[in-house]
Amino acid sequence: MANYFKNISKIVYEGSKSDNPLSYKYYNPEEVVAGKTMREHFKFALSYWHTLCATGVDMFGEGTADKSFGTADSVDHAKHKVHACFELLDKMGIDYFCFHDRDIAPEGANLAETNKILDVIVSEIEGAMKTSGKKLLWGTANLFSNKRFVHGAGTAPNADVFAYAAAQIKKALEITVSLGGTGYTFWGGREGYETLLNTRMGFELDNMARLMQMVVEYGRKIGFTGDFYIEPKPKEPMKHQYDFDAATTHAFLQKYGLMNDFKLNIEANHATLAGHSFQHELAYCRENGLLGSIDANTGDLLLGWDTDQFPTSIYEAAFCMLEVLKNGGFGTGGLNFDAKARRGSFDQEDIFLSYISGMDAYALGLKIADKIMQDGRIDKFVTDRYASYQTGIGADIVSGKAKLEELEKYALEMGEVTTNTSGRQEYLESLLNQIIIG
Ligand code: XLS
Ligand code: CA
Ligand code: CA
Repeated sequence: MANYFKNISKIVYEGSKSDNPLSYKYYNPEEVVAGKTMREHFKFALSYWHTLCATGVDMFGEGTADKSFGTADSVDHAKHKVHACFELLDKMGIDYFCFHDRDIAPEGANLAETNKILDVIVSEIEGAMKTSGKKLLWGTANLFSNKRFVHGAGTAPNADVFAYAAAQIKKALEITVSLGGTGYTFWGGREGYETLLNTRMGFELDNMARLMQMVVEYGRKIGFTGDFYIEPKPKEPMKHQYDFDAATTHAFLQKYGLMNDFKLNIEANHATLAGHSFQHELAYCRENGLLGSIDANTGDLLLGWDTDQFPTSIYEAAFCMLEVLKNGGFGTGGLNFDAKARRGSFDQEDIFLSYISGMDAYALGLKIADKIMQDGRIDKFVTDRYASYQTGIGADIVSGKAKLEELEKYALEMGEVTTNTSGRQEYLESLLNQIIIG
């Protein structure tokens, strides 16, 4: 095993009384909650891009964290990153990872050369996966960093760019399949527009769907049995991104006949940017059979951009895990920390502390979600709230028996509605606290 993180040993569960910052206080992988071990519930995944690649570069300044792993930017560096990744997975007890093609290997002079470099790194990853037993949760192609994608990839106005993007996805999908990934993600970073003065929105969306249909067809041909995911995000880098939120993406999937092959990858911070709560997006997916995977991070509510912070709010984690439990767990997906330490947190140790904070928050969230379900009072309140649809006129509405004429007759006879009851939001909020604290 590599030793890039010399001063840090394996992070283990020590319980809530431990004052060792480099230990899990709540994430106990073998502890059974709601019928499954925590490890099985979460399928925690490391994000290659933030963890191995991001140095803290921002629009105003250079990187602050050293991710050189002892060598300059080259194929050699890419190999070192692979081994650093597997050392991190091992030391943190994380079973899965996710990557973009360009996170794992640098681009060569042309596409053929780039693909050759990828092959070298993928075989390195394959070897490390074999010896460690770690797994790929999902793969994806970076169709937003290179300047060729300035106007988009699948939605570019230039057919040569579309073709390049298709070729890049083909390779990324082959890699995902060869490494046993159970998901393939589309995040439409530059699939959108800045102004409708130069954009044919309908044509661009048709093209995006054409690309996805081709990818599904090819993926199934080469034996991909997992799910394709779309990861909604309303803006950034584009002013308007097509996959704005879960509902917009749902409409797209239905219009283009993609519902059988796609689910959504919901990111907490993207929900915030869309003006929704994280739970709203997850509940929408659950209600529509679309919950695929989760990018668990958090934004800063005082900022309007994608800060990708490690999540620590136990309320947010609980609401998320409540949706996951109600969904019967993830299908092919898991919980990926698409999150990075702050620019000011640049020590090697900060990587570990960040993951610990996120995993512990989710462990608590799962336990709280289970308590809410076991307690049953909130669920019962909600069931009772809709009781009028179980009998009489309500049952006739749901069954389709009552038409406008019957409803008019009923309303005329009733005269006025006298049966409204309080929504008791304040009671429910305090009940929630009571359930959490016990
Ligand atoms: C960016 C996205 C990206 C996707 C994968 O905001 O979150 O990281 O998860 O391309
Ligand atoms: Ca993401
Ligand atoms: Ca993000």
